[in-house]
Amino acid sequence: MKIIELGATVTASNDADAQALREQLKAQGVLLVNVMSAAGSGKTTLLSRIIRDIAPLKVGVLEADLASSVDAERIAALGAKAIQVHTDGMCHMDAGMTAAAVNELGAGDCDLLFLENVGNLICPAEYDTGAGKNIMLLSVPEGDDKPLKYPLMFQKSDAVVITKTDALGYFPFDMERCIERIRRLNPEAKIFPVSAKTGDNMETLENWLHEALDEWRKQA
Ligand SMILES: Nc1nc2c(ncn2[C@@H]2O[C@H](COP(=O)(O)OP(=O)(O)O)[C@@H](O)[C@H]2O)c(=O)[nH]1
Ligand SMILES: [Mg+2]
Repeated sequence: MKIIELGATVTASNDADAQALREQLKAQGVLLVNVMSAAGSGKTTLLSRIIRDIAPLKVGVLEADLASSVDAERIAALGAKAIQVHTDGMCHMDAGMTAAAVNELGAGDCDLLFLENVGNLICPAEYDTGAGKNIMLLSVPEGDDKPLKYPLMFQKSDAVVITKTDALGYFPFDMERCIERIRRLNPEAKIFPVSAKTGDNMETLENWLHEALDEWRKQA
């Protein structure tokens, strides 16, 4: 497994770097999706399911973590292109780091490219990575109050995936109240309650990804 070590990139403007990466990927017809959530919400499990379901679309994954290469290995075992990025202790990916990882992976032959960002609900929301779409996961065991505590990530996300719905009977999670709280922060966000374990409602999320890719390529 290829592992690259990246520290924060020091450039004049993260936003300019992000815009440059978006333009590069648009010209290549590759849609980069930044996937954010707390640690353990189910990002790698969700991506594994998507990779299996969405074939023959070609998927690449950039796995960002502080240490290890377990997630990139899980993804590579499914036959997708994957690279592990170590962030030198940083709690997020910035645009320069993302561009370096994209170029190291060689993403030009991918349709969809996912960045599994470092697991936490705070810093990843503050940095534009150059992604065409930002999505976040909130899992049922985390509780329906998270939009109240970490509003920025909910505001920055094009889609909120409420995952582990197979566990709804075991946790006091009020789906309606949660959706209402997300709507108040971000009326435009798509909201997909899914279970990556059972596959429940995954097709609505995957259809949205297909549409997002079509739309992205029309803009090129
Ligand atoms: N019940 C249930 N467990 C899940 C689901 N998705 C992930 N998990 C479990 O949650 C834990 C963390 O998942 P992982 O994908 O590694 O989360 P990540 O840290 O966000 O990448 C693992 O034990 C998964 O098996 C789901 O939809 N339902
Ligand atoms: Mg993971």
